[in-house]
Parts: sequence; structure tokens; C-alpha cells
Amino acid sequence: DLKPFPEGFLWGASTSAYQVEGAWDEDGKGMSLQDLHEPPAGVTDFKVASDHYHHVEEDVALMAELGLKAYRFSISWSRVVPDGFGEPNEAGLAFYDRLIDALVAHGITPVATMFHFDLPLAVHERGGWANRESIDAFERYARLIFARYGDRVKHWLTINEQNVMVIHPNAMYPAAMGVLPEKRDLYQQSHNMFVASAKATLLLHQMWPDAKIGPAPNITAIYPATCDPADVVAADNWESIRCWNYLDVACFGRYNPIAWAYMVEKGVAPEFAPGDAELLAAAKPDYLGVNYYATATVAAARNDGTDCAPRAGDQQVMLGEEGVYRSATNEHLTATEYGWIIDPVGMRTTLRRVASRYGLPILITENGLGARDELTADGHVHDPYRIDYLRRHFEQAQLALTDGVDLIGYCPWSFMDLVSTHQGYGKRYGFVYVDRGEDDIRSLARIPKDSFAWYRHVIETNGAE
Ligand code: BGP
Repeated sequence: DLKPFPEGFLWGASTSAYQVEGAWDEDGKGMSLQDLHEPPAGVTDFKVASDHYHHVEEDVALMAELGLKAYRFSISWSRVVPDGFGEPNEAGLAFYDRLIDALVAHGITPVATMFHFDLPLAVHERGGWANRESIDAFERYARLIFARYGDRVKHWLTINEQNVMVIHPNAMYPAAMGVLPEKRDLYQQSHNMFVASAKATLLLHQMWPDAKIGPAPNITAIYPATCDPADVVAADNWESIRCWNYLDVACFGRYNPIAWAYMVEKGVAPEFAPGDAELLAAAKPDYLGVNYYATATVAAARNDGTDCAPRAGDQQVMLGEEGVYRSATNEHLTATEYGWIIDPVGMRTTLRRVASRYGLPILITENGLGARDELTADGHVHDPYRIDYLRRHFEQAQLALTDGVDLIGYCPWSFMDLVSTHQGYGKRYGFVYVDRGEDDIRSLARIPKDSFAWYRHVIETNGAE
């Protein structure tokens, strides 16, 4: 028998600051790396985004109409500490007070991400995450936002997709910056992010013992292309390097041994400062955020110079690595119009693996379908494909729950249309359509899509539909 979604299940939706807020230079906000994007013509940047900064009350009213139990958003570090290191910005802090107060007034649980790709430019200019001063800056920022919002925000997420920032650094670095950091540097940045997260975790537990905090990496099961044992080893390697390492450090306080051996072999293993190992071991997350979009299928590397070549169905973040693994086509799966593999059953497998390894409650912090939604002449947005995508994933979430996974909530990406990390405003994920073109602003009107009414019913019936 299927287990019902538990009472109090956090049916939610997600966004991130730089993708929705706009108001990039208003009320004292400092620049972040995301503000340096120089998008090609026809792709909007993050300066206006969905203008959520000026529509916050209206947007939360729509969340209430949707019946959301939780809303995952991120706090922009450079909005509340413009130079990353120094004085807080009262106007920026007050914006999140308005957002959080509105959520609480509507009975919506706030889930706050501390850092979602938008590194303050001032921190970047002093060496970014590779500089250990950033750890202290992050801890000060953590103390500031925990003190300010901790009475109302009881669910925190440290860092969004730390693993994606390593595998696919242009999630954080705008192309305009030119050369991306070396892999060695990326692994050192990642190590410092682990230390910063550990410090924030310990600090929150000390300041607000009733609050919960965890990481939010992008996690997915990796399939071997065949049952050739060499393919199985390749899949296991890549799963350890891409996924488990990030949760192992967070939960077990030590690097994953397979991933560590890989880093040593590649000459990219990070340096530990005295005390790091103890700190990592001391900090324990309360729950795990999991961003899930797509599985990857891999085969044993051939090490002949072709392992990284893109193959049909490859996602931008799923290319191979010479001598480590080769990405392979999975003939059982189809992809979205943007080439992202669609695999609801893979989500069940992913959740089961995370539950088996870590035994902690899991919140799905992202999952959704990017598509070119159209506003029709009748003023509606018909997105049956999104309903179908989410329905199939919700079914698998319920199966995972039935399998024994302690799933506490599901926050699809995204609450409303926002600027995609790579494809501007053309690629939409929201339950709420935002009327703006790819290169013009238009009305910025909010229009609930068909999926909005469908999701409202799902929430009302606690997943029974
Ligand atoms: C995740 C990020 C989000 C969001 C999402 C969709 O990696 O955490 O910020 O961007 O992916 O990706 P995209 O916008 O590239 O379609």
C-alpha cells in the first residue's frame, strides 16, 4: 500500500534571490558576481529579473492563494552586507523582514538559503572562496541573519549546489569574467565552503537550538551504461565524486574516500588549515536539501581523448571527464526541449540512496521543468507538460516515502518565472507566469498558469489529487 504524505508535509516552491528580485543596485545593495552577467542579445540579465523586490506582498499573496506550506528563497549576501565583509545594510535587511513577515502571516514556513551562486563582488575581489577570509565573512553574515530572522526562520540551508559550482563553475562566474578558475582552485574554494557551512551550522545550533539547517547540493543517482563491471565502477566513481562527497563531508565530517583519491590523483586535493578536520566533524546537519533534476548514465572511460565529447541527451553539467568516466545515452529516457533528461523513477532511486547513506530527513529543494511557456490570446498559460512532469515526480516521491525515506517536503523549482541561470527568461519554470519578454520588460504582471490550479489541488488534498 502507498504511504500517504504525512501531516504537515511541506508542499512548497523555490526561488533564489538574484533570479527573482531585480533591484540589483537599489537601497544600498552591493554588486554580486551575478550582476556582471553580460547576456547576449535577447537574454535578460538579473537587473530586473521578476522584480520581486517591488512585488513582494503581491507575490506572497499568490503563494497563499496557491496554498503553499513552505517557500524556499535565498538571502542575497550583498544586499544585506554590501561589501561582503563590513557594515550591514538596514534597507536590505528590512526587505527580508517584509518577505518573512508576510510568509509567517499567511502560515507559510520560510526556508532560507544563505548562499545561492551570488557571491558579493567585494568578496570575489579579495580572492573569493579561495581566500580563507571569506569563511570569517560568511560567519559574520550568518550571525547577522540568524540574529535578525532566527525568531521566524526555523529552516535554513547553507549553500546551494556547492557541487555544481565545482563541476560547472560558470553557474557562479559570469562568462564576461573570462578565464574560469583552475580545478585545483575550485576544490579549495569548495573546501572553504565546507568549513564556512560547518561554522554556520554550529552557530545556528548555538543561537537557535530549535532551528534546523542543512546543505542543498544537486544530487542524482548515476547509472552504469551496462552491467559491464567496468561501467559499474565508473558510475560509482562519478557518483562519489559528484554527489556523495558533498553529503559525506556535511554528514560524516570527512571527505568521501573515493572522491579524495580522485582529487589526490588529479593534483586538486584541497589544503586543510589546522582545526578544519575537527570543525567538519563537529557540525551536524539536521536535514538534507536535495536538488533533483535528472539522472546521468555513464560508461567506463576510454582515455583516448573522447571521454568529454558531448553525446545525445547530455546535460550541460553531465559531460564526461577524460580517464574518469564517459557519459552515455540512456535509451530508456527522454529529455526536455532543453536536453535535460526526464527521469521520475530516478528521483525515487536518488532519494532511497540518500536515505540509506545518511538516515536524515530530506527536503526536495528543487525539481521542475523548464519550458517555453506561452501566454495565449485568452490570457492563460496552458502548461499540461509541467503538470505531467510534476505528477510523475510526485508519484515517485510517494513511492520513496513508502520505501521508508523520511521525506519532509517538496519544493518544486520554481514558484514563479525567473531568470534561468543560462537561458534568460525564455526558459520558464514557474507556477506563475511573469509577463516579460526576453529583452523587454512589458507589464511584469503575474498570471497563474494551469499548473498553479493543479498544484493548489494537490496541496489541498495533501497529495491525493
Ligand atoms: C539549479 C539552480 C537554480 C536553477 C535551476 C535551473 O542548478 O540551483 O538556480 O537555475 O538549476 O537551471 P537553469 O536555470 O539553468 O535551467
